[in-house]
Amino acid sequence: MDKNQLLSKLWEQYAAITPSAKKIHTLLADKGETIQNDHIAIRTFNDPRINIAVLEKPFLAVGYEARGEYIFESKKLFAQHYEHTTDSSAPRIFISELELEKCSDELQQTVKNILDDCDQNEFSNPELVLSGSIWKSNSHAIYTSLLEESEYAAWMYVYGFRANHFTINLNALQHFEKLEELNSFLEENGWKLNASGGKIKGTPEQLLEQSSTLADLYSVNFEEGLFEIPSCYYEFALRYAMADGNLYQGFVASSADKIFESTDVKLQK
Ligand code: OOG
Ligand code: NI
Repeated sequence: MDKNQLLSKLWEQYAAITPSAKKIHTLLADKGETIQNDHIAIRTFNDPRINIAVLEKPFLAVGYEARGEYIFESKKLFAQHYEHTTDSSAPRIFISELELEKCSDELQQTVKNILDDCDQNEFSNPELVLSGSIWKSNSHAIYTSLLEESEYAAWMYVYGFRANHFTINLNALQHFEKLEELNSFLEENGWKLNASGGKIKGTPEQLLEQSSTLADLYSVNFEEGLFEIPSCYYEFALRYAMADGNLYQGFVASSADKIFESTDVKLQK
């Protein structure tokens, strides 16, 4: 699989459970915009069978390189971002992992059980990052027990390995200069934005401003019945130039901390 195949498969899989993504894409394309992706994000658990070191492999294989590292203490997450070494128009990749050893014994045991129950060969599948939840994920009881402790863990249980958002690069848009303008346009067209920590995360001084939609609600078929669970969201990013004139390439942990909450059902209410 080459880079473009990998990225387009990630998009198709994401768009399949995120109807907003294609609609927003079309809304902007109809205005004459050509959309470029700033970055794509992947989630996982830090179990050595499926941690960042495993999930980064398909990206390293197509020319990406690890750059920044980020720590999210209260969410018990660690993340790393990747940039393509030769294609500067390729989206950055942001991979995070839940630090299981910092979680309760109960959560650790739940994750261990679902991984132990998997076909262990699945972990070395070169398309693991596109495989969704490779474990049995049809228990609403397990979903709610994880949700009490970590929204991230509960989301991972249901949706697994996939892009959880794509991000429109605002610098590349013709009709919008400020993130506020794009936010207003989206709200006028009926989209709800993640307002945790304010609709715009980050400042020009931090060299990155971001906003995002609230994740779509997707009907998931659990053994207890159908439940609507937040799936994936769309993000918007505006980058500012550093002192050397080049655009800032990294992420801002205090902003990312709030962007993670775009899949949190509590924000939907
Ligand atoms: C990633 C959230 C962080 C950003 O751009 O800061 C992020 C996630 O929801 O998995 O994407
Ligand atoms: Ni993001």
